[in-house]
Order: sequence, then structure tokens, then C-alpha cells
Amino acid sequence: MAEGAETFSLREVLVAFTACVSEQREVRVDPYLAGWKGLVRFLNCLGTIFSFISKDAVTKIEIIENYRNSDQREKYLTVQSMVEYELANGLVDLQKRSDSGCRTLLRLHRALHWLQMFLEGLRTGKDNSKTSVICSETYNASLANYHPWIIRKAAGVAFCALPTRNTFLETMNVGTAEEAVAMLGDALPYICEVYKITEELYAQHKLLDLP
Ligand code: 1PW
Repeated sequence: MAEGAETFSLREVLVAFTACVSEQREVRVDPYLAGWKGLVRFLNCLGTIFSFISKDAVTKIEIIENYRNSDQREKYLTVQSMVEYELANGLVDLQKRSDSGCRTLLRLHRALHWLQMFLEGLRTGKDNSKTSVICSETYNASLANYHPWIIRKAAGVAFCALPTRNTFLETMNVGTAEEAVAMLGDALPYICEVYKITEELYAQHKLLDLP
């Protein structure tokens, strides 16, 4: 491999998500953000057409990272401690858009659901299936419900640029297409678990519709 060549692998994304859940079933914020950062690098590998998608994720990662670097960093160690701290201190605006950790993470959480469904579709898809179809079907069934028309339209255009399933699996840099599928099978349960715990926590505190 050429010196300095990009050695990005989707493996690091999946590994980060496997490290998210603590023994107390809490979701750790740092590996959650590390997983997202890897995902952003992956999206950028897919071409500039995906940069409008990654840009929003970057903004949201930075907002939460700033909390992790602030005087209140300990409060943002896990999603559970963040929710508890922000709610107890009146930091979550239930009426309008704000920069709270809770509403910002909710956006990433919804996108994670899409990612989970998309990767599962990729894993179980046929060799010759179209990644663009898997991507748009899973998007329409999940994240699209939270997006205005203009974003749905732009996302639809970006998806058309996705390569076929096997080429896409190779882009993941995990080895052969078969090896990538095997790794997805190992890693997806961890992403599902992170999603499920967060979803239950947000539901319990009635935070799933934060503006
Ligand atoms: C190839 C598979 C890729 C899956 C990656 C998932 C990344 C999803 C990010 C979608 C972002 C689309 C453009 C931005 C939209 C924002 O308006 C929206 N953000 C998200 C993450 O959905 C809502 O954020 P807002 O406007 O309420 O701050």
C-alpha cells in the first residue's frame, strides 16, 4: 500500500459501537462519538455528494464533544448521565430547537436507526442487489420521516451514486465481500443494543419528540 494511503475500514466504526455499552447497560458517549466520526470518514470516502450528509453529523458530533470538553464533562460521560443532568437543570427545551445534548444526540440516534437498517439490508441482500435501493428503502422507512422534502430529495439524489452491493462491501475495507458480511453479522447486534437502550431511555423520559 502506498505510504499515507487512506486505510479507513468500517471495522473501526463497528468496534467503537461494540465498546459503547457499559456493564450497567449505560451508553458511553466517547465511543458513541468515535463510532460516528468513523462513519463520517466513511461517508466522505463515498464521494463529495455525501458531504451534505456528513456535514450535519459533524456539527452534531462537535456540539456533544464540546460538552465532553467543558467543566461539566463528567455529566456527559454516558447518555444516561447526560439526560439526568440536563433534565434536572432545565437545560432541555421542550418547545423549540436548542443545542442541548439531549436533542442533538436524538438526531444521531435516529440516524443510527437508519444505519442499522441499511447495514442489515446490505448484509442480507443478494449479491447483485442495488445498494441505492437498500439505502433509499431503509431511509424512507426511518429517518426520512423526520426530514423536510428538500433534504429527502437531496438524499435520494446522493443514494443514486452508490455502487453495487459487492463493490460497496469492498469499499468497507474489511476484506472480501463475504468477510464484510460476516463482520456485519458480528457487529450489528451491538449497534442494535446501543439503539435499543437509548430509545428506551428517551421514551422513559418522553424525549423522543424533542424539537
Ligand atoms: C450510506 C449509509 C449512510 C448512513 C449514514 C447516516 C447519516 C445520516 C445523516 C443524515 C443527515 C441529512 C442532512 C441533515 C439533516 C438535518 O436537518 C437533520 N439531521 C439528521 C442527523 O437527521 C436534523 O437535524 P436538525 O435540523 O434538527 O438539527
